[in-house]
Amino acid sequence: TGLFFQAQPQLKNPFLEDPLLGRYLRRHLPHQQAVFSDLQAFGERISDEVDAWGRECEVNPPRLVPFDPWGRRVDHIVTSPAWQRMKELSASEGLVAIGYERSCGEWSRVHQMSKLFLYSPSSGLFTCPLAMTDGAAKVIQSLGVPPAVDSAYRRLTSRDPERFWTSGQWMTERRGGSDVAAGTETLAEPQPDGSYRLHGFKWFTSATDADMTLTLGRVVGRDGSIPPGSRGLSLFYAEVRRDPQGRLEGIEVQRLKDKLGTRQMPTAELLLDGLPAHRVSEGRGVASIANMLTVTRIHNSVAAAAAMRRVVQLARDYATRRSAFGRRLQDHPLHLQTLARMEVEARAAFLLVMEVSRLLGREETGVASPLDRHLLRLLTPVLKLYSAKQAVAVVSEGLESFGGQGYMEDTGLPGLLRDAQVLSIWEGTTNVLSLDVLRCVARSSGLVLQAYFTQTQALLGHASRLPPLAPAVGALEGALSALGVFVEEAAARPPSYLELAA
Ligand code: MFK
Ligand code: FAD
Repeated sequence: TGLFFQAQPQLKNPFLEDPLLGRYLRRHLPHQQAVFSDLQAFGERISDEVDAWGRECEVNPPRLVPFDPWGRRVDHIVTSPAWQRMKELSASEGLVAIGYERSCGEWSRVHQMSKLFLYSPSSGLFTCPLAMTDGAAKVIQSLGVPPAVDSAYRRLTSRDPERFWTSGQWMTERRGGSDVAAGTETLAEPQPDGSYRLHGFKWFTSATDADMTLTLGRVVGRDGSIPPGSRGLSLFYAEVRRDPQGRLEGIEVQRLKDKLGTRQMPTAELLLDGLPAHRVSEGRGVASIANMLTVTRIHNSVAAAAAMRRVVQLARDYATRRSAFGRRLQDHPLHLQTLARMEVEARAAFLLVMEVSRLLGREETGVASPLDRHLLRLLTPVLKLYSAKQAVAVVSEGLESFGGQGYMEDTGLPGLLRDAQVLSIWEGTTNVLSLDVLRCVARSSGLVLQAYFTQTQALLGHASRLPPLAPAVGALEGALSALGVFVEEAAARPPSYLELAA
């Protein structure tokens, strides 16, 4: 007795294990061969080595060394060798660069997000700095910027591990992370050379070992006045540098946060004490950083869809290895039903992520129609809020499908749930994103909803030609045309009516 040992679930090449991803790309992508080879080789690396690095990041989390042995302030954030390898890998695999090289034209974002989708659950949360790096590159590219900032853009989008930089996104202060306009107290003092010094306190700064950051502050006027509100916010670029004594220039790391999850990466509280910075947009700080929010929210959704896909892959594999009541789990119809429900959610999230990535790629390559642009604006917050909520539900269900082992820390499974929980909080909570949906409906006078209904109507027309779907399509078409009438009426009235009605 006591000689039975359960075979553990195996992570296989996540690209080859995901027929939907392969089918999606085969159906849509023009440069298939190169992308397929890239994803297949990367999938192999993930299962062979990268997944173990991700685990190492979790068990060897970052720590803060505030002082050197002689009491001098150094604020060193010590990260694991695996975390550092993730940075090199991210550069050499082009995990940000692919989106900017655009070798697949309008499909480049789909290529990039597919790669991140494979990487995310094995990345030790390195996808967090990558999201912010991508967002920062997008902001820099879209605003006309000073030369100092332009060279940062080349580093953020580099494939050379020696040159590659990551960026932070420091928006949240103690007073508020959702209400950034009311929350931001950071002041920017103009310097004689045209640069600024920032003074303030950033309450949440993730991946704090970044090389640069974008952040918000208020420029102090010559008369000492401080511009209020959202329009009083400017966007700043700052490099995280050390002086010759090894001390951070203009930054003190107050402490690292003690978090439920995302323990693999450092999240710090930072005192900005004269941080040298360049202003990249005057006033309209929130609007200027909106491009970053679009990109990071899509990355967040990639992480959500990927967490669902990973837990389903592992649960399916486990169902072929584990037996109960005389049969493999895969032969119990009720267990199969549970797996099937998870599969449906994982597929839905994946397809919506790909659709929004496709729209982003079209916008960036100048081929987006007005309808595409409206859909991108509307679907980004919808995708982020929905996929984040679903990730928590699906990953939680996924853990249960391993029975008690799903709760055991050293299986690596509980970390998936802890890391899913943050997805609905950062980058805009669910309610804040719901209000963002209303904001974009109201500010476009309903045009974004019109675009959505137009697109859905076209897709339903296509679906109604598939016989088993016809009755459901009929019912949905009825509901849509009623909503269409509402939107047309609403669009003809002032935004306040639409805002209330929506
Ligand atoms: C694994 C991968 C994960 C990804 C990495 C995550 C790392 C963690 C990083 C963070 O969490 S960083 C902090 C993220 N913080 C947020 O997401 C803030 C959440 N709060 C909001 O999103 C609020 O809605 C917002 C701060 C934007 C509200 O600000 P305001 O100033 O009250 O908004 P207002 O006045 O309605 O809009 C100001 C301008 O911005 C307007 O433009 P105009 O000045 O031209 O009129 C808006 O149209 C524009 N705007 C706001 N949201 C926008 C937008 N434009 C485009 N897209 C949007 N989403
Ligand atoms: P609050 O804004 O106080 O929200 C509290 C609650 O009120 C939420 O449920 C919210 O939905 C609700 N609420 C707020 N406004 C409304 C409204 N108008 N209507 C209805 N409900 C509302 N921030 C950064 O800038 N950079 C980072 O790198 C970063 N990293 C993070 C890492 C982690 C692990 C975490 C947990 C957070 C990080 N954040 C970061 C902060 C994050 O973006 C904020 O916590 C988030 O935006 C919410 O802000 P808040 O904490 O101030 O919550």
